[in-house]
Amino acid sequence: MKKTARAHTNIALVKYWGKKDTDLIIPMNGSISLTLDHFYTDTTVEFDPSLTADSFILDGQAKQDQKLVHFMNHVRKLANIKTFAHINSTNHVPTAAGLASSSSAYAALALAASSAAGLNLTAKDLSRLARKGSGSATRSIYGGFVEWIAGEDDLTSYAVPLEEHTSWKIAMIAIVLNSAQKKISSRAGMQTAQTSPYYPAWVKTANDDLKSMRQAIETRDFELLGTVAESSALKMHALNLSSKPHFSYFMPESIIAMQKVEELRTMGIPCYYTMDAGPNVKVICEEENIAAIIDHLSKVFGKDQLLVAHPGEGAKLITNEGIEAK
Ligand code: 2P0
Repeated sequence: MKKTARAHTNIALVKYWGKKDTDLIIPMNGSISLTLDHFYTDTTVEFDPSLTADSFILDGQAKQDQKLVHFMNHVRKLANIKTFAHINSTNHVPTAAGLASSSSAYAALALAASSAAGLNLTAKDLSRLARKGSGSATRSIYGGFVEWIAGEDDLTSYAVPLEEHTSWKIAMIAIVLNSAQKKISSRAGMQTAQTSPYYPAWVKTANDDLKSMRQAIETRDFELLGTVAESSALKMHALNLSSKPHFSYFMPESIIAMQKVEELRTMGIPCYYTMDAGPNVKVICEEENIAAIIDHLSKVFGKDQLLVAHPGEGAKLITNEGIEAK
């Protein structure tokens, strides 16, 4: 069977940064994210008995990817098959934006591959499967606000929707900065971060952050949401600065972007920033303030560097005619 799935990227408001099991990808702490509409991956999977290995095409180019083969072995084990597959993936993320994410990639692959293998997994089991490809993909199975429950093992570590179809007019403005810096992968970065003397404090405070974030979402408390998100991001980056060896994802422009957000707040416009495993800064705001924020950021960044995204949907099977009912 040939199946195509679409999944959107998500940005964590309370970050995942470190594992207690690197094989199964069990995180040290839970995390909460917002799935975005603007950036997504479409992936088609077809199992073919004539293949002697998985074949992978990403954005029109043949690729070798051990992580992906490892993931497909999980799918084969689950479906009790030995057949290899054609995998064709397209990232709908502005090229060179540095926003391509393994979250949409592995969420789309989990759905397309499991469906093509004849499995009909529940959303919970899909999130467990996506997790084995990449931690952040666990959350992209759902739309809107999502929590990844850390759990202790394969069965207990999965995502739950907090508000799948949120009516909250919230937005994220990605500030795309040029990266000349050599990228440290999330996987390597978070492993090194666990050497920070502050790592125990990170894990300890994550629970309070999760509690506050759930409350902020439930009560539509934007100030609380933004304050906790900004603090979680800064704590994550502080781990990187204090690990052995220390490293950082900041570029000078990242700091400028954060200062601009702080300026906007002193001007009375509520907005907060977050940053992931790269130099780009994402501004969290409410719909009504987007224009004013773009206006202020445009004083230092080009309009083409500012990409606006809104809450997006969970992973879906798609056909040529559109979304397949599930
Ligand atoms: C997150 N990030 O919560 C955190 C914050 C980036 C910074 O999850 O090793 O690609 O495949 O589980 O999920 C990005 O790391 O890493 C990430 P693996 P992943 O979104």
